[in-house]
Amino acid sequence: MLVFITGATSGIGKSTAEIFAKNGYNLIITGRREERLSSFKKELETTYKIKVTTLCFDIRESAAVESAIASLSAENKNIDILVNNAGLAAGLSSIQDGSLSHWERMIDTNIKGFLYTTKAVSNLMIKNGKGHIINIGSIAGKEVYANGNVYCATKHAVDALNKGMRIDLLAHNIKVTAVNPGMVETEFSVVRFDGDEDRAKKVYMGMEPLKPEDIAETVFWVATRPAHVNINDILIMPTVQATATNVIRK
Ligand code: NDP
Ligand code: 8X3
Repeated sequence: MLVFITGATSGIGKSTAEIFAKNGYNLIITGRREERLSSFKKELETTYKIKVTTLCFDIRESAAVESAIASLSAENKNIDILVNNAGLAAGLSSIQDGSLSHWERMIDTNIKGFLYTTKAVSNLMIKNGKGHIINIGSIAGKEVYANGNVYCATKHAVDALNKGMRIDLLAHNIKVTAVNPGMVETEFSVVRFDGDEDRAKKVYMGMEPLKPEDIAETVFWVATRPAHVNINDILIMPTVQATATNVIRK
């Protein structure tokens, strides 16, 4: 079995790669940070005796996505599972104060990059007559919170695309699932606040967020249901978080 994971250099994508590796799946892992990809490949291959292929590209560049996927060997084009995980939030500002470059980064990564990958890999799956696409959405795709405007819009787009691609790919024996997390402590908030680690730490202060491993376990579980069973959509939250903004803190 072969799993293609976008954004496997940190956080949810990295933990997802680890759990599939531990269970004997071969992997294609992607991201922009080449050094992290190659050291992670080495670590996974040594520890779990599986085969890992790395693809280093920026998901915002359609030509780079296409040529990276086209460059895969025939064996590596036999992708069983695609985890559409690469994504980010940039900024937390009102619509009137938002930064255009933040907005463009989120739209280009979370929607356009997601689409480029999905198109290329779903065509391989159609040729193979089977597949499973697992989309990492968010609580931000289910509700909207103050100053989350554009990030929430991109994750609402993922929610809509998750439903849309399930319909389009139904006749091709391709399962489509969304895993939508609440707060998970990863590099997400550091990226959101442009590297401001102190501000990022405050997001999780006094509460117990999800760990990337919690999401990885969920992704692995949805991927290992029997062939006739599909999990359409899961919302997974920290116990102390009821909605995007209702969080109990000590
Ligand atoms: P991280 O910042 O830890 O990981 C993000 C991953 O996405 C990295 O591997 C990064 O790789 C990759 N990535 C980002 N931009 C690009 C790009 N332009 N091209 C290629 N790869 C890219 O965050 P998370 O693990 O938390 O985020 C993973 C997903 O989970 C995202 O879609 C996020 O929206 C979603 N999510 C996160 C939640 C949270 O609270 N953390 C909650 C709900 C959803 P590299 O930098 O090497 O390119
Ligand atoms: C990430 C969770 O609440 O920061 O998607 O939007 S949140």
